[in-house]
Amino acid sequence: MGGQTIDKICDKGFPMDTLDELKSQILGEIEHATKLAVLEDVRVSALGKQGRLTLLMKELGQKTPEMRKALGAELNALKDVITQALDQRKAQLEEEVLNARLASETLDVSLPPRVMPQGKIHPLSHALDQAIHIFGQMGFVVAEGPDIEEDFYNFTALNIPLEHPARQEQDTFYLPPSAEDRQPLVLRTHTSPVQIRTMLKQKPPLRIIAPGRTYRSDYDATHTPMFHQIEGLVVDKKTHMGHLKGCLEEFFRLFFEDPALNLRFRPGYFPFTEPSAEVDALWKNGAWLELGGCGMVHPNVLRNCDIDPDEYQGFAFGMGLERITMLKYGIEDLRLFFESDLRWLNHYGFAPESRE
Ligand code: 2NM
Repeated sequence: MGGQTIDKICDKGFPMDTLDELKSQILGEIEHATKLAVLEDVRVSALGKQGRLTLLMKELGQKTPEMRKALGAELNALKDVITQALDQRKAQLEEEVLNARLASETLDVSLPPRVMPQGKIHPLSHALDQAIHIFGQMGFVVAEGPDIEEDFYNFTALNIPLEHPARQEQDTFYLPPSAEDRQPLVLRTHTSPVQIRTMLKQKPPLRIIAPGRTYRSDYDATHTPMFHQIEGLVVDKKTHMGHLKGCLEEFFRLFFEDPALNLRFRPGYFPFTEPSAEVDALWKNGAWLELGGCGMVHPNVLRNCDIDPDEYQGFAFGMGLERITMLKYGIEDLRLFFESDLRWLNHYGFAPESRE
């Protein structure tokens, strides 16, 4: 509509008529715009830099003062009317868009599902549930602690000397020391610090298991930098190695659902137990497989926790959750536990309602 100049309007001699014509033209366009994008085009063609009304206003400067005054007032009034009409129509169209979305995107959360939920319980969660259930029946309660530990709880209190290889950076993830005390912080390399914290807080008799995430700087076919341990601790006045053997035999026979499972306790070494032993099971194929480690809590560890070793003895054990889960369910590759591959989860996972 480029031709609507003031000259033409004035030449015609009926400037008001011509402005009225422009007004009804633009208002008509606004009314007929059924989409926000179309309405925006109308706005630009009327009030934009090259818009019909804008061009008319630009020409005012070249007119005589009287004409400028008269036409200026008219053009401003017209601009106000059009702006208002644009705003109104815009609000209307936006409401229509919103209503259409509300109508099409309704979601009735009270409707029954069309398909049953597809999620599966991760084999590690499932095996852990079972382990907690078995130990629970034997009188153990679950204890927990932080994944980020202080050097004291993770090493020192456990009778692990400064020069012990486990403290080295190639095995342990070190973090910057905490602001308050300059103690080195580590990602816990075992869940034993939970036992230390428990012994410092509660007095014997104690019967706890500490399942949870542990971290070591190691990654290959049989090691992931994050893995899970289940550790256990019993402290009482007459606790001895026989209790330890009976406890683990009972646990592994129930966990592997084999009432005749044969265990072997082989001498081993841990700084925090004395004596220490490795636990093997005689597997169906005739091979001895290692399941974990255990021992009688070292007197130094008890002393570090303000427990008198002349009054109390304790046994402790530890096992890798991934390892016993792989053995129980015949899972071959450790790394797939943490891939979140839905096909793998669907195959090895467990239906939420099942306890099998
Ligand atoms: C193992 C093997 C042997 C153990 C010891 C303790 C504590 F804190 F009571 F001293 N907690 N866990 C322990 C003993 C852990 O894992 C292979």
